[in-house]
Amino acid sequence: MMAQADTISHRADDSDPLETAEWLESLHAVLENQGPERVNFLLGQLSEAAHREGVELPFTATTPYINTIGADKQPPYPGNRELERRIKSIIRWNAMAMVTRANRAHDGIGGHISTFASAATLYEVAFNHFFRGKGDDYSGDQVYIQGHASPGIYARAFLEGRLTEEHLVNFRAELASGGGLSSYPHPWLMPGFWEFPTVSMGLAPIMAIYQARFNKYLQDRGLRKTNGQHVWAFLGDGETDEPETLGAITLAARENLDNLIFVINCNLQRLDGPVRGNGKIIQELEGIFRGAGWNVIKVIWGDSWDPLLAKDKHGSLVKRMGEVVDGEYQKYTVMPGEYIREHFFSKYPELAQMVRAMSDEELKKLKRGGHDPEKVYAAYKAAVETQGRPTVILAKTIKGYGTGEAGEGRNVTHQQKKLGEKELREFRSRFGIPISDEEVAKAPFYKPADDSEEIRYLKARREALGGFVPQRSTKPVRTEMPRIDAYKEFLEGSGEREVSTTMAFVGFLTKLLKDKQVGKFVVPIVPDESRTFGMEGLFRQCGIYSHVGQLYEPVDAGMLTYYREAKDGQLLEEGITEAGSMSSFVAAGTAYSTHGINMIPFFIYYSMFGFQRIGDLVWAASDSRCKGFMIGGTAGRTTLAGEGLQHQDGQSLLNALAFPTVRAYDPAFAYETTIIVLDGMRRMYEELEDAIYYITVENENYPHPPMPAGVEEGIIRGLYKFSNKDAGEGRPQAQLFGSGAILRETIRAQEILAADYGISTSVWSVTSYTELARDAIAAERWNMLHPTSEPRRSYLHEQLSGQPGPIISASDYVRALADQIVPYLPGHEMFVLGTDGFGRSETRDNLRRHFEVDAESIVVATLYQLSKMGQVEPHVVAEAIAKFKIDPEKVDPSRA
Ligand SMILES: Cc1ncc(C[n+]2csc(CCOP(=O)(O)OP(=O)(O)O)c2C)c(N)n1
Ligand SMILES: [Mg+2]
Repeated sequence: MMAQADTISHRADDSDPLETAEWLESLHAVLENQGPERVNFLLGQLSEAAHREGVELPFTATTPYINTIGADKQPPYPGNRELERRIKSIIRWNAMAMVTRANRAHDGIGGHISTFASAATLYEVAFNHFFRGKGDDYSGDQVYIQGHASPGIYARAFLEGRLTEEHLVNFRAELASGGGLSSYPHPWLMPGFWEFPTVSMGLAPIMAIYQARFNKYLQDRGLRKTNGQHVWAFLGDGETDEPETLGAITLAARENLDNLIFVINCNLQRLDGPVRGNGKIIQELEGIFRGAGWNVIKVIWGDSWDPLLAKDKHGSLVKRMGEVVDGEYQKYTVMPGEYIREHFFSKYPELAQMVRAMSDEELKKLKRGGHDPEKVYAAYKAAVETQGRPTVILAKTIKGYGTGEAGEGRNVTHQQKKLGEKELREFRSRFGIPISDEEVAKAPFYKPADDSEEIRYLKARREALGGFVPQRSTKPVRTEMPRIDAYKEFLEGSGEREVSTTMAFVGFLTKLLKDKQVGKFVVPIVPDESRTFGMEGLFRQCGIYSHVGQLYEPVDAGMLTYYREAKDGQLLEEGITEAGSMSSFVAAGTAYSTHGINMIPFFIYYSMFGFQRIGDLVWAASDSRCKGFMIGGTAGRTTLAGEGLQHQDGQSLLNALAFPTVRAYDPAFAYETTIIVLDGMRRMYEELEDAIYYITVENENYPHPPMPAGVEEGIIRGLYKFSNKDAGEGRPQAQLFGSGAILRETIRAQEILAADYGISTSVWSVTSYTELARDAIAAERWNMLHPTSEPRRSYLHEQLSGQPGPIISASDYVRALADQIVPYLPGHEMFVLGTDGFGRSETRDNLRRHFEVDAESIVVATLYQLSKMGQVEPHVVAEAIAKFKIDPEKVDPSRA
């Protein structure tokens, strides 16, 4: 398809055409006699020699703007083209009708017609010939479907008999009786159907990459056979602007993920307009993916271009194809053939000549590659056969294909939510749907009889490929988890030894990894932070996973904790990517459903870079019914001393509360963490609860007490009484709440209050304000809706009823975290201390004084609360402020 030797000599910038011709002739001779590999070798030698001589070679990231697989290299199509076209047309119709009818019933309910319209061929070829379903012993392919294409997927499931007409009528009416269909892929809402949430642009591609890598991990560790399975990610071309889309593509090449296929639907448009009006998105992406080491397959032109390309002896057609920008290509879609002749072909006389015998109508019908099943099939076949690297297919399509003047190729097409009567009729006729003129305006769904050729074919194809796709397995997978007895040492306290909750947790994890029953299912995930958390011991113990093992002798080979990479390594050391780590977390935490095996991920990271930075991936994890433990290390605004504003986390627990399946904890002592994790494992993997545990751990060292008797339930439910200090009969009383590292400040405040002010207090460890609030909200809601029944009491209510005095709470987090429970207290006043405002580089003591969460500030707050109740004189408060050298005019930390 490249321009031939005799034509190149016509180039104006050629100073010696004869010489050029000789070189090219030799090239052709070698190609003919010895094949492309030899040509490849010679060109490599030439370019290396030229480079050594200082010749700067032109950088070519891209190939010509034509199909990567030439017409002569296309495999025969294995399916029944005519039947497949009819099936596809019916699916197109029902998808469009579904959105149209939903918007007629509820104006503004939304939905998308144009995305699937552009991608129908891309999906149908895969459904009929590639997507593998799940078998008993086989997890099938994992398919990430472009969120906005979901009407097409529902329309197919309708033909497959998996969804009823009622389901389609209730598209975007999920609360309708009998259930409806969710707008986009959401496993949370349709747990037997959707597997992977994709609609937040950019998350599907990064999650797909790490899913593919996790499949290799399972295989390399001997836990599951995943070879032969493919991960398919269908993406929009506009979606590639999201940093997550392209941010991890080098990993896919580096890790040789030949089980990964990206299909980018290049319809040249996004929501507002062209993706690259002034350039060419396909060429841009080709350069990026080739540079990253991917196999790139371009599917640009349909078969009607083949005869023209065959005639392109002078290379002018390929040249013209390459110089036209996307904005212009988009325009050809909406203009008549006459316009295409004038603006595309008439640029060069030989091109005009080439199409002289073709009618305007024929020019208009020249197809794009992404709408040609044979071209698409050829690309998919090459992709699944590719070894050693991932493949991206760049398929050129038309947005809104088939919707005609209603939207085909128009800038408004993304927002097209329904077709009018005339447009419906045209759509019907264009795709040959057997619906009468009288009926068509109602946009009825059309389904051929079960014994029709279409339905039988479609079902037979899926059967041959192992079952329906998408289909999420809801088969219960139970694994017995270890009991507390085996981990008693973590409940016994550290004696005099000062340790951090992080160290204690790592000790626990180290032991868990050796657990005979479940150790092998544990997946520690770290974004280049193992040493920060003292986890480097795990390098040796369980190895860092690497598909190729370790190709070098590590620099610290002689040391006990040397950097050990291994093919069966268990630890995922992801490098500096929280987004990538979270994607691994999702792959591991959904393995129970994807692969039928309970994997237990522990993602350990800098707490500031979790919910705040990659919150949308956590949201997708929740939607995915992902299970596992997120461990927010170096947590606490005042506990991580020195690091300052960007690192000191005082809000991750607040952020976490909005995630319905996330249970967030702020433990103070090793026994608390241990109880939470073991209980969480039992609940998730034995009781099958869909949850993600978020646990903050800190780096402050202090002695840990043994677990008091009978506090297990309190630890899990969010609060328990830790200690009591009675200052004598009739003395003022208060309840002190402390959490995480600040609990120790609270305990110190208790001592001062008793010794210096004769005030009796109880100290409570609040492990989770959010769990307390959720429970209380649920109880109150029930009471409101059942006003004549015996009211339910929340756990908070039960625990605090009859506990005298005001509550003073202190944590290392913003006040809003503790404020959650205020409305549900059984009559207490509650005064909240917290760390609102920016952190700064300082010592712990100075930070706690600055944020007013140190023991002395807790004492002052307690005295003040009691003074408001008339139990302490105001001057006592003032004297305490002076005594503790608190400057009453100091800056307000929440604004400083
Ligand atoms: C993170 C995120 N930002 C914005 C959107 C809103 N949005 C939905 S579709 C769309 C345009 C999609 O264009 P493209 O990726 O090219 O897909 P197409 O529909 O053209 O196939 C946008 C901006 C979103 N879903 N997710
Ligand atoms: Mg697009």
